[in-house]
Amino acid sequence: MPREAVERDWHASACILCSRNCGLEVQLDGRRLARVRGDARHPVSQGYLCQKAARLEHYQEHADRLEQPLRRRPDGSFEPLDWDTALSEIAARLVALKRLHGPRAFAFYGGGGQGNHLGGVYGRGLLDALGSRYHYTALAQEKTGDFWVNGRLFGHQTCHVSEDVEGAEFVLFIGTNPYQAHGIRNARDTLRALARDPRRTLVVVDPCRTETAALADVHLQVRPGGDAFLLAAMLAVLVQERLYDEAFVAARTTGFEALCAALREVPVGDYCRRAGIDEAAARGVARALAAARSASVRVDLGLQHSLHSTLNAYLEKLLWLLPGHFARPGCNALHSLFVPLIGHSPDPGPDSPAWTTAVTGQREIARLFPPNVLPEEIDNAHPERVRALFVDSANPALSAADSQAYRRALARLELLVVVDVAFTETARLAHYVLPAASQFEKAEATFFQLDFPRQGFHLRRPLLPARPGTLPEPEIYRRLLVAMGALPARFPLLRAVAALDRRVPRLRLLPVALGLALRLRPSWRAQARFVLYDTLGHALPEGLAAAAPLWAAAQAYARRHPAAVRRAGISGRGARLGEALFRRLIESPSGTLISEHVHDDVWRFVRHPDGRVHLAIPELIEELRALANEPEVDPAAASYPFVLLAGQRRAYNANQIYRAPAWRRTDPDGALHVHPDDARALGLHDGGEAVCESARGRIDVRVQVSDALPRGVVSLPHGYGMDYPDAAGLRRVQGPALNELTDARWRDGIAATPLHKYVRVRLHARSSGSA
Ligand SMILES: Nc1nc2c(c(=O)[nH]1)N[C@H]1C(S)=C(S)[C@@H](COP(=O)(O)OP(=O)(O)OC[C@H]3O[C@@H](n4cnc5c(=O)[nH]c(N)nc54)[C@H](O)[C@@H]3O)O[C@H]1N2
Ligand SMILES: Nc1nc2c(c(=O)[nH]1)N[C@H]1C(S)=C(S)[C@@H](COP(=O)(O)OP(=O)(O)OC[C@H]3O[C@@H](n4cnc5c(=O)[nH]c(N)nc54)[C@H](O)[C@@H]3O)O[C@H]1N2
Ligand code: SF4
Ligand SMILES: [Mo]
Repeated sequence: MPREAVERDWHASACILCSRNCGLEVQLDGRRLARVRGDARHPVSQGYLCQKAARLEHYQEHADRLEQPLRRRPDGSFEPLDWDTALSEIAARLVALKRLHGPRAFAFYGGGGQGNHLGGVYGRGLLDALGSRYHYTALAQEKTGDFWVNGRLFGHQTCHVSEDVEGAEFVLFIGTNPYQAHGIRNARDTLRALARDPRRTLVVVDPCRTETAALADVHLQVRPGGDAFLLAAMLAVLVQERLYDEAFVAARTTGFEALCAALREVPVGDYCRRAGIDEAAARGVARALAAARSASVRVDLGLQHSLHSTLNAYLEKLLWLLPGHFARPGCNALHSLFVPLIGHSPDPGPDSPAWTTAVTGQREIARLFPPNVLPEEIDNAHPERVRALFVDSANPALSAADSQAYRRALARLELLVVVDVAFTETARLAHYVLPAASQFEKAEATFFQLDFPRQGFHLRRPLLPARPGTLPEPEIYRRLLVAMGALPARFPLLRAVAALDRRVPRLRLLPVALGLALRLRPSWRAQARFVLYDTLGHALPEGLAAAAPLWAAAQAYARRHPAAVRRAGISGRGARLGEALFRRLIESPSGTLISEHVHDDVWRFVRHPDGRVHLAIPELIEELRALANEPEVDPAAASYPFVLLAGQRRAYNANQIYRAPAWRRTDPDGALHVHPDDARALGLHDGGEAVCESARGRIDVRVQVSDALPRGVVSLPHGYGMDYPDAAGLRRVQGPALNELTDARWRDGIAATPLHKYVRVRLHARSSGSA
C-alpha cells in the first residue's frame, strides 16, 4: 500500500489482547489498521503499549474471518444462509429443546474474553430467556477457587482483591510473570521502577527464572505444585514468631484462633524442604513481609493452575491479611465494580438459587461453571444432560482442558451454535456459525475495572463499519430473542420518547418512561438490557447503541459510590450524578476516570454483616492439615518423569485471539523449553524436534534448550495449536495444541479449575520421518 493512502487522523481505541486493555490510537488505511500507538490521553495506561498491540491488524483482517452465517450439512461441510433463516431455525430448536427437556438442557460458554464484554451482556440475556444458569467461562478455568475463598473471607464472591504494586514498599509475586503477562498497570515500566528503587523489595516465587524473577531482589524457586507447603510454612512463621498485626486481627477479623491452631502445627523446616526452598530464605521473606510498612501480594496462574489451587488462594490471602497489609496505601484492597463481571453463588442448599450440575454435581461459583466438567455434562446418558450449547468468543475445542473429550462431547450435542469473528476449531464442529463484527467494528468496553483506589472506564467507539454479512452481538441476540418470542420486536412508544429526548436537549423523559414501562411489564425487566438497547440506544451518538445498558450501570454505581464518583470530577446529586457519569463515558473516546475511593471505603465493600474478615474457612483448614499426610512423590522416578508447565505466557502468544501466524516475530513453533542437562540426557538438541507425551495424549514439539527452568521441568506456551492456511492454501497446525495432553479430570476439588501447571509428561527425541 502506498504510504499516502494512510489517513493522518488518529482514532482512539483499545487493545483487546489482555486484561489491561491499554488505550491506543490507530491510523486507518481503508479498512486496515495501518499504524498503532499508545494513547497518552487514556486515564490508566497513559500511552503505554507492549509489543503485541502493534500487530492488531492480524486480528482484524485474516483468511479465517467469517463473513456470513453458516449451517452444517449432514456431510460435515458448511453452506451459507441468511440471518433470518439462521436465527429462526436456531430459535425454533431452542424453544423445542426447552419444552422437551427444560432449562438445564441449555448452556452458554464464553461471552467475552480479554476484550468484548459489552457483547457478553447480551449473550447472557439468552441464558436468562431460557431460564438456565449454566454459564461456562474461561474465568472458571482459573479464578473461581479464588472467588470462592473471597466469598468466605469477605462475605460475597464479588469481593475481588486488587493490589497496589506501584505504591508498595514490599511486593511479592507468586506464580505470575507480569513482564510478559501484564495484569498490572504498565507492567514493564512498573517493574523497572520497582527494581531500580533501593528502598523497595521485590520477591518472586516461581519455579522458573522468568523476566520478572530476573528483576527480583529474592527469587524463591519453588518446586512446581509446592506452593501450599511454602505458603503454609511462611504463615506458620508469622504465627509462631508472633509477627502478625495483633491490633488488626483483634479489631477487624474473626476466626483467628481456629486458623492459628492449624498453623502452629506446621513443621516449617519440613514444609520448606518439600517446597524445594531453603528454610532460612523462606523465614527471611516472611519476616520482611511482616516488617514492611506496606506490602502487596499478587498471584496468577502459577498458583491457580497448580496443585491445591483453592487452598493456595486462601493461604496467599492470609499472608497479607495477618500482617494487616490490607485497606491501606501500598497494600491489597477490595475494589468497587462498575459492571460486575461476576456474581455471587451462595453455597448449594435447599434455599439457594445456585445450581449444581446434573452429572458431576459441580457447584456454581460466582455465577459461573467450570469448563473442565462440561464434557462429562454433555457426553452422558443422564436425562438432565446438556443438549444445546452456545459458544461465544471462546475456542474451547482448543483452549479448554482435554481437547479429545471436548471433540467427543461437542459432536454429541443436539445443537451447537458458535458466535465468533473467525472460523475456529470449535466453529467447525457447530451446527450453526454466526459471524460477529470484530471489536474494532462495533462499540466495545471491558469490565476489567479491577483497580483501587482510582478506576477508569473506556467505552470504545467503532473504528470501522461492520463487514457486510456480520452483526454485532447485541443485534444477534436481540433478533434471536425476538424469533424465540422472548422479546417484543420493537418498543414504538419508548422509541418515540427517546427520539424526542434526542431532538430536545435537556428533555430527559426516557428515564422516567423506562422506569414506568419496566414496572408495568415485569417480563421486560429480566431483559432490560435489550429494552435499553432498542430505545435509549437510538438516542445515543451513532454506533454507540450497544452502550445503552451502561446507563443503568452508571446509575447504580453513582448511587452506591457517590463520593468516589464526585472525586473523579463528575458532579451532580442523586439520579443526576448517574446521568453525568453516563454522559462522561459517552463523551470520552479515550476513556475516563469514573471513581476515586478512599481506603476506608474498603470496609464498606466487606459484605459480612459484622463488617469483619472471617479468617477461618473450615474446609480449607482441613485441607491445610491434610498436607501433613500427603505422600511425597518423586516425579523423576515415575513413568512420566517431567512436570510440564502447560501454558506459559511469552512475548508472542495472546490466548486464541490472533489466528494468523504471521503476527509472531519470534517463536513461530511455540517451542518446548527444557533444561540443558535434561536435553543432553534425552538426546534433544536446540531447534530439534521431540515428542511430548502425557497419560492422555501426545504432540510433536520444537525444542529450545534453556537454563531458566530447573531440571525435571519443561514448559510450553499457551495460545498455539490453531490451524491456518499456508501460502498454498493447505491448513497447517501452528505450534503445540496443549490440551491434547490434558485430561478434564485433572482438576481442583472445589472449583474444578484445571491443573495445567502440573501436567506429568515424558519426552523423547523425534528423528525426522519418525511417527
Ligand atoms: N503474552 C501474553 N500475555 C497474556 C496472555 C497470553 O496469552 N500471552 N494471557 C492472559 C491471560 S488469559 C492470563 S490468565 C494471564 C496469566 O498470566 P500469568 O499467570 O502471569 O502467566 P503464566 O506464564 O501462565 O504463569 C505465570 C508463572 O507461573 C509460573 N509457575 C508455574 N508453575 C508454578 C508453580 O507451581 N508455582 C508457582 N509459584 N509458579 C508457577 C510459571 O513459571 C510462570 O512464570 O496472562 C494474560 N496475559
Ligand atoms: N493448557 C492450557 N489451556 C489454557 C490455558 C493455559 O494456560 N494452558 N489458559 C486458559 C486461560 S487463563 C484462558 S483465559 C483461556 C482463553 O481461551 P478462550 O476462553 O477460548 O478465550 P480466547 O482465547 O480469548 O478466545 C478468543 C475467541 O474469541 C474470538 N473473538 C475475538 N473477538 C471477538 C468478538 O468480537 N466477538 C466474538 N463473538 N468472538 C470474538 C476469537 O476469534 C477466538 O476464537 O484459555 C485457557 N486454556
Ligand atoms: S499490556 Fe500489551 S497486550 Fe495487554 S492491553 Fe496493553 S498493549 Fe495490549
Ligand atoms: Mo486467562
